[in-house]
Amino acid sequence: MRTPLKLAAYGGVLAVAFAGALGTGSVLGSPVPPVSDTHTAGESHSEPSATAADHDGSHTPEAAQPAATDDLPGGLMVSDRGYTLAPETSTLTAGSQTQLSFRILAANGEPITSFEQSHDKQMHLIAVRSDTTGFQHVHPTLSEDGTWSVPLDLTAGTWRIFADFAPTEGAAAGDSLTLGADISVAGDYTPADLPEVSRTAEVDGYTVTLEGELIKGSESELTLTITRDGEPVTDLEPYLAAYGHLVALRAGDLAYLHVHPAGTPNDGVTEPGPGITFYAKVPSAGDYRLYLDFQHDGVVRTADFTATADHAQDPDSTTSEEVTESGADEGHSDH
Ligand SMILES: [Cu+2]
Repeated sequence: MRTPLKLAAYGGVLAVAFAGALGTGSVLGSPVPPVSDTHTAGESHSEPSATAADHDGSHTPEAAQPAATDDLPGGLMVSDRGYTLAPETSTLTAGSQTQLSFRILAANGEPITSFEQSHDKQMHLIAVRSDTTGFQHVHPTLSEDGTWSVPLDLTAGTWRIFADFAPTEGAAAGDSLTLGADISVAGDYTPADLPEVSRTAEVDGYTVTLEGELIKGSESELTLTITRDGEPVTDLEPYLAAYGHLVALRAGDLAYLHVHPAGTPNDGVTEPGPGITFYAKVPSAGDYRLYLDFQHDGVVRTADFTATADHAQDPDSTTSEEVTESGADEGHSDH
């Protein structure tokens, strides 16, 4: 019972100091009034939200956080909306069979043991080295105590691991969520420059060609076409409920972007190649890394690209921007 009272008093003192700093009150030059009075004085100079928080004794900064993070891309935070990605260790050793174990903790700190199925799996684990040269997309297995485990093929360097999942409980139940954490792998490490922008990628005798543009702030269509020895591949195999799975990461901070395929296998419309179409939305101009997983002849392969979203605004989206700006102007009180 003492803690809420202390917090309320502390909030009152802060509010007074704030008023003094603005020069709007004479509190600092006056005898210090009783705590209940300073609380009232603070309210008149505080924002409504801060005042409301003072009344129930909660911290204002925490209450304001969800709105600030709503628009962030995924994968940038180890903890979001009450869920935390908790790797068993922050360091791993290099090797082709290095075991990664982690748990997803709920807001109460307990591991979550049940997840929704999304794209055929309950958990998608993406691992990428910080220079974007190493990439793996794997599906860990869940043990009864909520521990996920999967072998990774790691080289020296810093790796970001992304856990892409949909929890069945808590604030984001049923939503898809991507948490990210960094893991250090000891050893000699020569970082690579960002691979050059290219519309073709080669992997195991397959050539993959990228058509379409990344457009900052709006969803755009990307088509990846697969050929082998110059012949279109028209018998792709379903992989994760699609004919391909595309991961897009922003160069610089490895923000994990939302990408979804157009159509599903056996929907009567979607062809099993040679083209696979996706919709991607990038939040800003600059370089992105695209990783396409596709399955053919029973083997999953990954083709990777560097693509750029232009700084210039797409002509189609100019209109919506103008509307937004005029809307903001109407809100100005001095008009
Ligand atoms: Cu996956």
